Amino acid sequence: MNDIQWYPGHMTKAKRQMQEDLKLVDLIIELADARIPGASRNPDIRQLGQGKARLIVLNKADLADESVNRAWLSAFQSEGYSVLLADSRKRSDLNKINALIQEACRERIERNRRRGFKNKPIRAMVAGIPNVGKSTFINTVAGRASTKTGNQPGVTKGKQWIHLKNGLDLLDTPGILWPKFEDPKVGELLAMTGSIRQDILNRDDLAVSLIRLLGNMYPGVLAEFYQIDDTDDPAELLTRIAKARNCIAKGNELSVEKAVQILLEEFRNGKIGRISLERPDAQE
Ligand SMILES: Nc1nc2c(ncn2[C@@H]2O[C@H](COP(=O)(O)OP(=O)(O)OP(=O)(O)O)[C@@H](O)[C@H]2O)c(=O)[nH]1
Ligand SMILES: [Mg+2]
Repeated sequence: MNDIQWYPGHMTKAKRQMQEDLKLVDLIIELADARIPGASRNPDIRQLGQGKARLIVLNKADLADESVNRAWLSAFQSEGYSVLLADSRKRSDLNKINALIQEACRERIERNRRRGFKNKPIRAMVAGIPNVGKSTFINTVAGRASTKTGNQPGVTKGKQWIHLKNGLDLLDTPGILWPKFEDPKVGELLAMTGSIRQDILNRDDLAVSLIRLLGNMYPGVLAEFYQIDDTDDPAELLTRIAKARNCIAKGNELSVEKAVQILLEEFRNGKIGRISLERPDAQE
């Protein structure tokens, strides 16, 4: 896992494209994964977006721990950001978005008004790591399926403008990961939550890391969910999950590999519970 350095060609291109497109927008709507708000924020976006109005959406908030969500919300607010916690699939979670956009762009809107541009649209780029929900967010705000979505990284391949009736133009962008994860933990967190494609990872290692992390942050949660006896030994825990879920491979043998797959998938999809893998007080 220490060598995850995933920066395919289309992402280099996407970053260059983003630099260009940023010249066209008033606002960056940055989507982060509420389960890992630290690891899912791309430092490129921070740097590239300097001087632009910024709004942070902590997306997939429905999969994250509610009390930790609230802690992140105030942490970002105290840094001066406009922030929204959301399940972007739900219209009601995005009711406040227009007000927040106006708030984040207040200076721009006032400048436009002073110059006599009354109805100039606000242009916003929706940016964030792969699979975080950018296209879903846009579709919900637009009230129609204007962009393609899907539960794997790399669905959006190129940029696309979506023009809304209320004078808001949204730019959908492909997910971007940074060239090198300085902290290998960041790569793991992105893999656990589904922003890095599975096929480039060692799943067994990932499952063991997840078990260790959950053991620290949510002791007992896996034993309870899978209805097994708890243990500190990740390999043994996987064996117990395999037994509990009747994971059998050819030759009637117990398949830990299947248990690994089940665990990773059930975690990713929130089946195990609302779990946050990063807390603001643990950040530097
Ligand atoms: N539970 C939950 N799922 C979400 C949320 N937002 C999006 N999703 C799901 O996450 C998956 C990815 O959504 P997309 O909108 O395609 O993500 P994207 O950021 O556009 O992804 P790329 O274009 O690949 O970079 C889809 O299966 C969505 O249904 C959310 O707030 N909560
Ligand atoms: Mg997309």
